[in-house]
Amino acid sequence: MRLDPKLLRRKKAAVLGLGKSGQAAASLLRRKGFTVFGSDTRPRAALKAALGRRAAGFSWEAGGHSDRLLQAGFAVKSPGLPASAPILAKLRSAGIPVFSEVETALALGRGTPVVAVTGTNGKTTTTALTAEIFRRGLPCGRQAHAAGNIGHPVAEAVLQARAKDVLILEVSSYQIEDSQHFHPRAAALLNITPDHLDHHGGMEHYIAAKAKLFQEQDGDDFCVFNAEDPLVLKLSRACRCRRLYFGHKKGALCHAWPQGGKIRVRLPGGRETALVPPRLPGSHNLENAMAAVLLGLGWGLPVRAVQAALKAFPGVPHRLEEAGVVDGLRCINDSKATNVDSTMVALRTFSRKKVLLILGGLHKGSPYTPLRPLVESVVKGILTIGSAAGEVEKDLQAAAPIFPCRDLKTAFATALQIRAPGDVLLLSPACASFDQFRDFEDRGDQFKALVKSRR
Ligand code: UMA
Repeated sequence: MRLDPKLLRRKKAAVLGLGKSGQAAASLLRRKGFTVFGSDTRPRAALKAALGRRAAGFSWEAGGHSDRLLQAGFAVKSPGLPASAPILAKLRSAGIPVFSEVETALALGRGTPVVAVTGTNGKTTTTALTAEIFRRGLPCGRQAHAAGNIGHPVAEAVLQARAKDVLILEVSSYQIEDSQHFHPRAAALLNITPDHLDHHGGMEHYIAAKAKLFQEQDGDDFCVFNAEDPLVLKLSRACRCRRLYFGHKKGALCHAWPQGGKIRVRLPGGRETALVPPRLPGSHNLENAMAAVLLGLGWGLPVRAVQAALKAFPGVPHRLEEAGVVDGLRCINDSKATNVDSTMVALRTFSRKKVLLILGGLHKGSPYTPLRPLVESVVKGILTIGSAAGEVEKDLQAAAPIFPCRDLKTAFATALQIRAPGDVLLLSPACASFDQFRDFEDRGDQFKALVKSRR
């Protein structure tokens, strides 16, 4: 069920956190006639600079969340605010409902149907590819809008999306956890491995957040699952709507599987089809493509449009992105790898011990030891950066020579000094970026700028 807009009838809204989603939510609420009071922990000057022209559009406070928020009729929470934030408990005990930015935006939108993609890794690529498939496959005059965790707040997307369009949303565990009324017509759960354990307070809560993806789905909806991820498979059994599965082995369960260099698809009651996958490295990208294909064909889009989208899809920035070659050193920007599992996925695309790996950033609570076997087989040097450097060095001691570098610039200069012919410099940090960068995009852009400055 979509959040009933009547729940938002009390016209005074509090917005917690004024980053991308908070600012977009505040603007949307203002446009819809609400009185908005925003609140953020950032110091006043920094927040004012970040708000820019929006600063004049609504009242706000900086440096913390005060009791002024308790005057609101309801509150909208930014995804990054931890569930343990004291203000949330205060609001709830005062009987003030707290909604996510995603569900608030959808409630205030035009009822555009939603396709949602989540998982620990691969969300952005799958969302972007799914959007490409829908753009090509929807009948003329209907549009697909990619939004959500991909970097474009849902509160902005609903202003453009019409009822006949489709919203293709990348949703993070944070965004789903905060939503009580999230009801996608189609969804995909790609994989679940430990991530954001500090935010969610453990694996159990993280899994529970992911399961909320399909909690509101029913008969007319469908959900796509990875048949070979044990946690996903187990969760899928609780799903009440139509289930579609993908996997590398055909098996009785799978509706999409790779065979002979193609993705083969067979939907219940349908004919078997073969599609050429996009030209992206790694078996994980094949999984992302299978999920996107099932979302498109499960929706009823034409096979020809799906194939055209797969062929044209270039991949997404900051995900195993070729950044250029400097003095024979091939540089790859995988800044989107903000957890250990994502870095493992990147390392699996290499087969020779030629990788100089930049690791580190803000520690997220999981150990780096699972990287050890892959590091031992393909990494010839680890360049550590950021506040997690100590943890990384401890967990990967002797797996490969370690070069403590502190920051990206030093890591890049060090790589150029120690490189040998045929080496690859891979920025795949397995950590969040917020200790030294605005976000992972800023980290990737700075890496690309370093590469460009030497080409
Ligand atoms: N803040 C508070 N109080 C707190 C904590 C934070 O006021 O207790 C403030 C911060 O000072 C800051 C703001 O909240 O001003 C940040 O809010 P946020 O962390 O929710 O981030 P946004 O800028 O709103 O961006 C969010 C997503 N970020 C997170 O979920 C952490 C973006 O995903 C998303 O693109 C954007 O909304 C638009 O939907 C980024 C991300 O890193 C890519 N996501 C994580 C991931 O993919 O691993 C989940």
